[in-house]
Amino acid sequence: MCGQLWERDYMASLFNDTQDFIQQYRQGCESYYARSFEDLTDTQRLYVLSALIAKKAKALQADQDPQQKEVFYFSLEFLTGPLLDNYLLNFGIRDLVENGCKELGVDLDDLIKLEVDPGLGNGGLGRLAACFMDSCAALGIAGNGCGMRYHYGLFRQAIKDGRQVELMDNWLEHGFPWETRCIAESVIVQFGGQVVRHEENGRFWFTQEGGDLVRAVPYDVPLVGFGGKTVNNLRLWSAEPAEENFNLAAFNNGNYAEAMRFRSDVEAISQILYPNDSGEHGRLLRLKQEYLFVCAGLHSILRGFEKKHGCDWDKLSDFVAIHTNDTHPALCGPELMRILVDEKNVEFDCAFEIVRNTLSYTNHTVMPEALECWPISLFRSLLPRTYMFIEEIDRRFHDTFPRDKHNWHDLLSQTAMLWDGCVRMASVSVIFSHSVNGVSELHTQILKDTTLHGFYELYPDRFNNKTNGISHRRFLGNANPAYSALITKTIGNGWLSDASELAKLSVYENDPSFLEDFEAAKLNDKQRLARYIKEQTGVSLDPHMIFDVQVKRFHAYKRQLLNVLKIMDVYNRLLDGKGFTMHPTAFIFSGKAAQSYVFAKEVIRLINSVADVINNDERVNQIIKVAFVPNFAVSNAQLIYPAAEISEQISWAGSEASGTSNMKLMMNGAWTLGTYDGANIEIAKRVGDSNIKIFGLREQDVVNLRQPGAYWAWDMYNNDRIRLGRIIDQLTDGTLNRLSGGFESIRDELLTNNDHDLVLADFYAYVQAWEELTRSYTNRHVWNHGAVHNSACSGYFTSDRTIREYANDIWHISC
Ligand code: 26Q
Repeated sequence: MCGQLWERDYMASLFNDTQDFIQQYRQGCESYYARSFEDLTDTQRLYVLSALIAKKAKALQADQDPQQKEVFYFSLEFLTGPLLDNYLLNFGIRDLVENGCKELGVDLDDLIKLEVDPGLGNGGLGRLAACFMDSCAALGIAGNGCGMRYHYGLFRQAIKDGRQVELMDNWLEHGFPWETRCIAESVIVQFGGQVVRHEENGRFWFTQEGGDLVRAVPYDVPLVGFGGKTVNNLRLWSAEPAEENFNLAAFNNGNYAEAMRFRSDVEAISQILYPNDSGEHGRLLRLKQEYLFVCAGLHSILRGFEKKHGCDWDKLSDFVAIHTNDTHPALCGPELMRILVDEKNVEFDCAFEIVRNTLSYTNHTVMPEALECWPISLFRSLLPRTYMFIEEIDRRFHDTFPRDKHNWHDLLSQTAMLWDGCVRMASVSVIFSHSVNGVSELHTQILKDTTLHGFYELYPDRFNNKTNGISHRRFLGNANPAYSALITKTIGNGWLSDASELAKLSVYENDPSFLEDFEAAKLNDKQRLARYIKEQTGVSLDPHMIFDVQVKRFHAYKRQLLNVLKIMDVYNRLLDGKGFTMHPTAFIFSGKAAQSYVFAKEVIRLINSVADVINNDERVNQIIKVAFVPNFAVSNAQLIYPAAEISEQISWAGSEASGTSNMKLMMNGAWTLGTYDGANIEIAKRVGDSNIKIFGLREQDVVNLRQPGAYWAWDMYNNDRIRLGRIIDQLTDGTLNRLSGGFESIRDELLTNNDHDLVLADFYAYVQAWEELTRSYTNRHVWNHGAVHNSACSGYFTSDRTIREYANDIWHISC
């Protein structure tokens, strides 16, 4: 059952008052550094403060009810962002701590700015996992994260000559005050070796012999829920050599290099986070990561279960729900079976029932080519016993396949786990789960119709939709103090625990004094971002310009290219002097491209080259500016979302599973300029047609244009040499060469490759929609009304709502 918010006053139990806080803080400085507060650097002061809050949080963890059903959210990515500010808000002690710091002579905000932003995720999927953990704790659900403690997070991005340059992210450099190493709870994980069959008195069983033993060591991070009542746990695993397997012979013979090689091979497993989209499919090290955290996580769950409930494995799904974030933890199914059968003596069929009742799976991608597959030979040699469970379930799947269906062979080829020499992880995920969900209505429909269609025919009842959500406390509460204060002043602070209360703002949509205050808060946020951008890039933005924002990973389907072609068109038209006028606008981009994703990196270089030309052209640079904010991460995202006025969500229809920056921007009062894709459709449904700008091809149009011969990009070029054709020529005619050369590969993509992402096909509709939207900016009442209406309608997109749905429909926890 979900807990009650605010049941106890935890604020009082953390610190009696400001003086008590100061005293404990000073004491902390002495015990961590044997120095007084005054003698510490700000980084050290931040460390002590965080460690103090972490200790309080951990003490509260012990309070949980052992009979409560627990959820374990398995994800290879948790993009938590900095934690201190969020935890102070959740504990309700931000003001107290701020005052205490002031008395000690430091500004709390200055300390908060120094906090590390752990890059333990790529983007949407990893951030979603972190938002879900926040909501579980806020709702009183015992929801624990299970993930990987990468020694290096996602690369840090710098821009040199317009190009993305990747730097190592050594996030552990100064230590991480929130984590506790729990060596006593480590798990030995076995890779490789042989399966041996044993038989005695007619009973037979298998063991896996030999191979490499690796010690998985958990590091625990407390997850503080809003109200401070529930503190859950994020358990991140790190790989270390198991003593048993250290090459002692080599060590004793003085062959230290050989002895150490094993150590570094093992440590490599938790060394780096794999960037998506980079052709990393099929890398052995990735499979080792997937197995290590699955095997260790499951053992740790079963230990906990056994302690509380004994060996009553039939009851596992009454007390435990295991959720898999995409296919990366797909091994949970076969591995849990292996543990139950081999280690807990559960009968095969019972084990399969238990596993299916316990597991559930979320898909995050519609693109069939992005689905994870592993060559059987590699898979079997690394995980010989786990593989046998896939093989046996696959055999039974074939055996019981409904061959009376006319299309049975098609169905089988779409759904089998083992096919074409590969283990197909999406099939493993579906077959071992009782629930499969997509992350927006459109996405779930596409899963049913195409990506997982075969499974939908076989098991229609397993499919359900869970539209994504975001932590409104972090992305509005923490990120936007100016607007949050206005909201709280106007409708009270109930919205922090219940985001549906944001709807109360709609009463003020037409209130001139409220709209004026909203505009003042927005201006404040734009000034704050302009200062940051100036500091990071040297580009000065006038805060009275429209802030038009596209921030997300760089990927062809997200079409940052469409946005930059629009900017080139606007630039050309301003220079033509044929009477084109517009409200001054700053185009702001941010995001990383995977290291080996050449096309996406070229688009980044193009944006920076266009920025260089435009920002240095005195004829236009009072009217348009372009800024690329380097190193997009949770911390600078929190500066960008509040300042945005236009939210660019322009993926081709049917490509973006959901998107979540669309929600973060809407909540902060930006207008969406977007296609009918992912959750944009649901945003449109909620705000109404007059408060959003939708343009371009619909999903079915895209399907039609993709038919052979239906679309010919050269026609787009040849039919308009004045605007569109001219822009395409400018990619290679020297106009943009100043920074680091021309853009032949982008021109090739648009013409020779027939514009796979339909950038040219949507160009005119997009530019027209943008023009209409920016023209309405001059009517301040209409604009601010729409902006406030957007945040008033954004309550639905809180991850609290999403998690309530997961809890009720999938995890069977009433909430
Ligand atoms: C897979 C194999 C090997 C290496 C890396 C990967 C890998 C890693 C990360 C594959 C995919 C990802 C991340 C995917 C992702 O972020 N998807 C986004 O998920 C969001 C949350 O549901 C959605 O809002 C976005 O639409 C979706 O693109």
